[in-house]
Amino acid sequence: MSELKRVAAIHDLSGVGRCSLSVIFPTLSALGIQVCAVPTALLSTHTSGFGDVVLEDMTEYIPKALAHYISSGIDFDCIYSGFLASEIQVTHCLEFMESFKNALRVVDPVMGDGGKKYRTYNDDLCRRMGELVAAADIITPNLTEASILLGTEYPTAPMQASELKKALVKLSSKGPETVVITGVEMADGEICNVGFDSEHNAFWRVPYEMIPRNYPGTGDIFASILTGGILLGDSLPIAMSRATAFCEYAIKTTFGYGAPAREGVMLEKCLPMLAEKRSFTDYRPL
Ligand code: PXL
Repeated sequence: MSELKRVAAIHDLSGVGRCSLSVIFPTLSALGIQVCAVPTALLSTHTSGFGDVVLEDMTEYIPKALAHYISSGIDFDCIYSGFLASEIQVTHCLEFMESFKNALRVVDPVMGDGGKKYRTYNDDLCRRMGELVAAADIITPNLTEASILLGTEYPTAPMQASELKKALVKLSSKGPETVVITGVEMADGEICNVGFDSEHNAFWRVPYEMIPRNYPGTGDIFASILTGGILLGDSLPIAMSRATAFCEYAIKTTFGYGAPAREGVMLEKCLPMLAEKRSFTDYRPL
């Protein structure tokens, strides 16, 4: 009998807008991985484009849920964190990681996009996100989040491979063995997701076609599929390649239907691709 991998997903649940837990559940489930939700907040919608959001902070719930899992002997193969609603939730994520020492620690340091912080993120929460990153095995910032973590300006010009390698190594030197930065415009004209595996000193790039729309939640979908691939035994570049191919397909599908960007990608039309047995090799050294 093969056992399914089990992930504790410490993310928010947004009712409308297809991000965080509402995309993590279907994508990881389609890959054959069990998701156990640890909600950081309940929101009526995500915070990018729907006006006055209703937000219920779940900070007090998280340590109680953790205590229950410990006392029940429940174990996890992966602790995967994302959007946090308060600084103390960083401590709670660290407690989850401490409690399940064999679990893979994936931190998607959700803080902003397009050079701007999300409206619920302040400087203190961003600073504490740095502590969580230091405890992670794998991190998946976008370029905005990578800049916040490094304390550098958000790059407005396309980037050279050498600059990116420096940023990847610098982020890895904070603790995580594997760093993936999403949504990078390269000086050679390619748009890429780029990664660094410090164990093998290997740098990777996976190019994709740029669509002129910003769909919230695609970073969550990318990180979720990447995490799933690694848990299933994929190499870093194969996991990056699968996650990139799926995001590209979901974005193109949604763009083709002309669906409103703020509602995220039409995941429901695209999920079957994740169950397909096919190779994902659209990667090259960076
Ligand atoms: O996709 C990132 C994300 C997650 N959770 C919430 C958000 C966003 C981005 O806007 O608002 C609540």
